[in-house]
Amino acid sequence: MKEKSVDRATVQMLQIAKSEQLETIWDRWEAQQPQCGFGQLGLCCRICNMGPCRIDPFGSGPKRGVCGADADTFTARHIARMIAAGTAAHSDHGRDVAHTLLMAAEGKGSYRIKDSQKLRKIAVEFGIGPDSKSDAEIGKSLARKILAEFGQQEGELTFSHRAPKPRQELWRKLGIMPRGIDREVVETMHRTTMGVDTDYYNIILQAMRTALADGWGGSMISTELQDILFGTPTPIRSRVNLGVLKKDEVNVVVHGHEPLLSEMLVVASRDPELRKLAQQNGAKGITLAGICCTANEILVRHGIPVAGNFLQQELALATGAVDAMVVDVQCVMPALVSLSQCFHTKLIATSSKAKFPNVEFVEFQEEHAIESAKEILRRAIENFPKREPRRTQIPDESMDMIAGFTTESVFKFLGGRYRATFRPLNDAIMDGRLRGAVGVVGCNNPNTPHDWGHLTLTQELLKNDVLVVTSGCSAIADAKCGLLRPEAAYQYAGPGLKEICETVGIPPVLHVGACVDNSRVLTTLMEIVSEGGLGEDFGRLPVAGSAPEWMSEKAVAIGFYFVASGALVHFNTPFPTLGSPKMHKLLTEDLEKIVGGKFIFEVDPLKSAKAILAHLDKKRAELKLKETMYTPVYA
Ligand code: SF4
Ligand code: MSK
Repeated sequence: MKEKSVDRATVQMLQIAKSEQLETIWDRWEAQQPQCGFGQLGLCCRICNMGPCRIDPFGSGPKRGVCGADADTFTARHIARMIAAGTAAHSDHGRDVAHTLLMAAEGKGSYRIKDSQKLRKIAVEFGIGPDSKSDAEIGKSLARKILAEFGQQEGELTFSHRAPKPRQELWRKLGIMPRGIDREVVETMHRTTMGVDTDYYNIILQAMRTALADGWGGSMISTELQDILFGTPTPIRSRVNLGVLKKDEVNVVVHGHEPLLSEMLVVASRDPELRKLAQQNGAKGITLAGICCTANEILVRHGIPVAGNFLQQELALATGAVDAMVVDVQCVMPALVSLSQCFHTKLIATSSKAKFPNVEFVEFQEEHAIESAKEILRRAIENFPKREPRRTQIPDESMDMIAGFTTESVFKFLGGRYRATFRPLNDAIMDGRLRGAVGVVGCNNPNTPHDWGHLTLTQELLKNDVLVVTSGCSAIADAKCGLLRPEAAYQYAGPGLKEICETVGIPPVLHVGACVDNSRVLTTLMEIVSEGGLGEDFGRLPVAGSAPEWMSEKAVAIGFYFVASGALVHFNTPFPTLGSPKMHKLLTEDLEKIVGGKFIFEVDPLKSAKAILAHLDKKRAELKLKETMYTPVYA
């Protein structure tokens, strides 16, 4: 089982699943082998009903689809549509949060504005004043202005003006400044339908504009408005891995992405009446835990423990200890339905956007959020007595962690408690104690040993004095391995990074939240540039991003918004674009001359680390920064 995962709890649960003949994602992945080569190369098209069409990359078969589209068009259209879907996912999340802000400001439903300071700061960016207005008035105006940016037809997204001026100018020059969030998604879908945009470069320009509408639009809106509604996170302790589930308590696992309902589940889980009901049903209490990004959302704000990342969702059910798994949207495997039926577990869907056949549905409506949360917990509690102790097997694996770093708290920690400035961080990069900073983010995928890519790459970067920021399932992988503890610096960090972690008491890997919170990485980069000394634009910084086990279309959108913002981005397996040498060259070489960022694709995490480190050193040399203080370990 070890080749399937490097996580002990996962290996243990896979053995249990095998002995109980429970099917998991790894079984289904194996059953799919060999996967379609045309699909992997991006050489199939089923956009219209003259197809599906395939292009033969090697033999004497067709080189064009029925309509005449070639490999360059096939691959560009395909990747652009992935970006549109990823952007739509993040942005629809942002739209729901904006609606909730409006309701909270109108005094409807269970939500209230928690971070007034952030509300006011962002309101100013949207041209809303004066400060003398109440939070409710400002909240209403801000929510309406932000909702309007989804359907905006002309102009520029407000948050895109946070980018450095030269970057904004470049986006305008290239015609990729995002106008409205929905507009970019719709235009990408239009341009990639049959018989419209055929020029692969032109398609990729629009794809980048769409991705920017995600990073500097939908995702950033989600992050900022969630901070306003639920509070801006500050570093917080918690525990992670399947061992956080309790044998003698009602276990409720929340899974998906949007924190709107799970925030209320946190409140409801502390309700004395429900706790009493739990006791009446034979349980000692209620344990709320999370999977995937919903987990990250309630972790960073409330310290709620995390049961696992993407590939562990089925394994959580296989413990037999989950009384209810509550799902909303994104990354929820349809396979949970049949697996939950092998146990007493109630799978409860909550979003009208994501229903599952024969699965209980408790519609989450913002107006009645707390009532929905209580109803869900009641069902979970009443299900507890049905748990079969004989089939309850919880791995004894969990780990401490600190999560909840934000642009604001990095400010405080790295800038010193009394000096709200990024100066010490910039100085550390400039004087060579830090080689640079890398965001290691994203999903798991059964095509790679679970967590292995994240951990191997991250540990190699730490050894070479690179500060790592992380989010999503990557953050959960790091947490399980203990990298989110300050003491991890002693074991994993190079001497320069260790010195910084020791001085300010931070872990060498900073957990910034869920997938949408990759926007925090953008705002942190913006602060580094504004602080001065490291160039005028993102493209000059010794920074990079990586998704070493990517799976989702959202990861493609994230990768593209970082590249379009000027960063080098690594993915392990290539996009389905290898069938077009021109597209591959555009992504891995030419884009660097156009936007300053480009992609590297490398499956081996050590080779990936080497390429990323070489890039950081190249950027350092271009900035004429001092040699890094310590001999590079990677050389
Ligand atoms: Fe085939 Fe062209 Fe239709 Fe695609 S758009 S399915 S290549 S005919
Ligand atoms: S949950 S998108 S598997 S990070 Fe955001 Fe994890 Fe990737 Fe889903």
